[in-house]
Amino acid sequence: MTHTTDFDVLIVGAGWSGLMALHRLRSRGFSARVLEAAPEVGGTWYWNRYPGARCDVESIHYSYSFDEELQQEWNWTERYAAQPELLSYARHVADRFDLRRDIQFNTKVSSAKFDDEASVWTLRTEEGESLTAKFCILATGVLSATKIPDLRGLSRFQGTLLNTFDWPEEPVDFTGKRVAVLGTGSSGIQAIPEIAKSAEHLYVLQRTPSFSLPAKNRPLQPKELEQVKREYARLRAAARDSLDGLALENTGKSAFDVTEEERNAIFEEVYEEGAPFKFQGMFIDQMTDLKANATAAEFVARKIAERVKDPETAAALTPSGYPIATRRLCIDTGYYETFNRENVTLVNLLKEPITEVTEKGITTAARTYEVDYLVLATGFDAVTGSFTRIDVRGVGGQSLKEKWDAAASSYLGLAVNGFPNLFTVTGPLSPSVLSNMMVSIEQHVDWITACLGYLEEKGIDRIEPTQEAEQEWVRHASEVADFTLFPQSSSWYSGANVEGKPRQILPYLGGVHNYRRLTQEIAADGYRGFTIRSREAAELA
Ligand code: NA7
Repeated sequence: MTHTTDFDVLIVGAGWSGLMALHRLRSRGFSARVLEAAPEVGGTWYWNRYPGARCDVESIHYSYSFDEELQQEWNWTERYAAQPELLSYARHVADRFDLRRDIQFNTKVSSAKFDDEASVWTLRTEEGESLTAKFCILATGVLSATKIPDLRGLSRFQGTLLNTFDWPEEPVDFTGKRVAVLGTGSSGIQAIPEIAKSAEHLYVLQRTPSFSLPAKNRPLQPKELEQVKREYARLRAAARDSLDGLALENTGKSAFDVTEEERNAIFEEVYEEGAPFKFQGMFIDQMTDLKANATAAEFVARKIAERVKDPETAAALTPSGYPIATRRLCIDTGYYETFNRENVTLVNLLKEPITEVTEKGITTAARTYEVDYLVLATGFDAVTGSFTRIDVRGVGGQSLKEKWDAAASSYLGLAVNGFPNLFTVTGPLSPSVLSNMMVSIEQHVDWITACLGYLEEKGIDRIEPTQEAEQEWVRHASEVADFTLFPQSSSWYSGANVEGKPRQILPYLGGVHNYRRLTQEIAADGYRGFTIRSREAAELA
């Protein structure tokens, strides 16, 4: 028999994915509710309010394309939007499409359980509520499960402990304060120059140096915005049909098809443009051939040496031992120059590892740094963490976390065998974090919405990827990753930043364009690789 549920679809998360999913599903007549832990929309851009927080994809591309009026009416003020502007945009979208009435804020989902017999998902919240739906969409984000380092004595610290990923609503005044920032990934690199401006002294605690390029951020002029808006249709289509959802130009050549002089001139031009993703793909073999990659790494190393006055500090800030861009290539506004300031000290944790945190500060193998503030910019249990922190149980009570203990598996990063009627937006082994997230999110949400529409039309009550299709996708994703240099480095792309997490390249590297075509074909082929069950069969069972 068919069971009634509170909603057709429950969506977890009111970031870009959840907002669009709600809008799309409602427009197609589904009843849907979004459950959101925060008191506001915006997801990652609600939480990451630290000074300097900014997107590393240009705002005109890091925005929704699904509604023509929306993209025509919204005016981005900067080339790379800062967190407050991104949050305003999320709020605008929520209000414009009247989404708030179906979003339940301050609601943290603790478990999602599938009732095999009734084909119903039950979601329980930390607040003690229980809600049911036929379908569940986890729109929980790829960089939202935070990672607090396991430092001895951290709880003893008597100063103020801050996290970049859960920054206070009120601005923090560092004037006259001694501050330590732990972590030099994108978040640290953005926050450090801002904190250095007012702190009495700033200690930057660095374990692994990152490569960073100047953002060359600037205000957007009304004329250029007008032109972008006129050309949006073409620009968006090109982005969807590109490798990384950005449609960036490249030389179409190997790094060795040109002379060293020509190569450096090309790198110089893109470096000056402030375009990190363009930089990492200028030559077609940059991310697949170590020697080609080294030419880019050496170029950036020379730039670091130019930007930092003290040669010893410059050397400590220069990465070695991993190919450039196999860990996130950062963009910065004055990051390296910050180390030329009198009030900033680089603490090289590779030479003097942290031994403990005390009441007064951080002790390393060399000395104690007494501070008033300790800022953690220590990253995320990326891509899978936001899914596995919820106790998701599928057929037979199988746990998603346990299923992924040995390795994350999914079919297309959209669905998981053993978890019928569950969808993951930008899940593991989808292009996600190695693409323009907006393009990938829109593609996923549209695919899921079309799929639910199809099921409704055909009277199907259950969909689940087959084990074979999932295994084949995992194998294919890994084969594609092995063709690149990404497996040669340890970072959150491969789960290496979280102790005990299986090592595997989590984003799918086969390209946004190829992925889109394949997922379209699969849908057109009656959802190839999925098992579907009609309502009639369910009634008879
Ligand atoms: P990242 O890029 O994972 O950076 C985290 C940083 O914190 C990195 O430098 C880590 O060094 C450092 N870290 C983490 N734990 C420790 C401990 N225990 N000791 C010393 N240092 C530590 O996170 P972000 O938030 O900066 O950026 C994430 C993404 O968000 C970014 O790439 C953009 O796409 C947006 P390690 O590398 O582990 O040596």
